[in-house]
Amino acid sequence: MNLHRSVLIPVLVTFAFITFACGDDDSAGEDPTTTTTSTTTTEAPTTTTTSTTTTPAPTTTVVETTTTTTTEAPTTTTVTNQCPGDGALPPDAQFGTLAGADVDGDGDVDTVHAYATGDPGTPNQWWLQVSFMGGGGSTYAVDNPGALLSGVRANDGVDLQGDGTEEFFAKIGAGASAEIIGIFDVIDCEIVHVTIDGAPTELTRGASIGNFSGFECLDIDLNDANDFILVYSGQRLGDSDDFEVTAIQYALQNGELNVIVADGLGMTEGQPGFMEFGGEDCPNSTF
Ligand SMILES: [Ca+2]
Ligand SMILES: [Ca+2]
Ligand SMILES: [Ca+2]
Repeated sequence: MNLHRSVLIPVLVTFAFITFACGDDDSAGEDPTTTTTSTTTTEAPTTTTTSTTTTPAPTTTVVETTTTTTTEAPTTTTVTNQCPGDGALPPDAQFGTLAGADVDGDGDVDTVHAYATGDPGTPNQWWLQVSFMGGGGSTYAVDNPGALLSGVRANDGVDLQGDGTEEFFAKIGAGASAEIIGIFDVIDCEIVHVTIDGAPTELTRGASIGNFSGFECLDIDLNDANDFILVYSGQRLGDSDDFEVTAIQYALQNGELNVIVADGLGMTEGQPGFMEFGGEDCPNSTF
């Protein structure tokens, strides 16, 4: 019984709805409907905002550091002296003089010493020594008896024949109103006492009433390089004003002074040319 009543109610409701809808259709033409349509279009303002913000990417610099550690093998340097021989002064050297001469012409000034050892009043106690800039040295015993009284002194070098090597003068003795001067060269790392007429040079420079003697360096071609050595001496003839003069030109070759020109002159004191003797000493030859 309940099932039939629940179905019947929706049917009755549907029927009533249909009846009502048909009633509205009958009155549609009697009540016109006015429809006003107002369309207002308000456009939204167009705002274009362009905002460009560029943020650069951070730059990162990568520095690569490479550390190279090189371990070198130890280097053993062997220093070879330019010349054999001892270039050092002996501990008992005394009364010394110091000079310089480029005896080998290599551009470095080598050291020239003159000194005494022991008792300088006894023979063979005076020495000349060259100490080479490149190492090594040479020592020469000065046996001139005059050295016992005057001592030995060495001067700076001078190139006597323009070959680029310097020789040097040393005072090796003294006499009455005169100095005794030797010329020294270095050949094959050894000091050589330059010879003249086969004997060690003992040039006399001095003058007295009755005689004079000396030597000059000659630059024959005037190129600022010495060429020859002129050794001269004059002897007064009696009580006159006349002198017998000997002037000999020498060339230095291999440790020897070899005669180039020899002149025997008779000259009178005060005569033109007389005073040229002794007028120009060799450089570094006076003491
Ligand atoms: Ca030198
Ligand atoms: Ca020379
Ligand atoms: Ca010259």
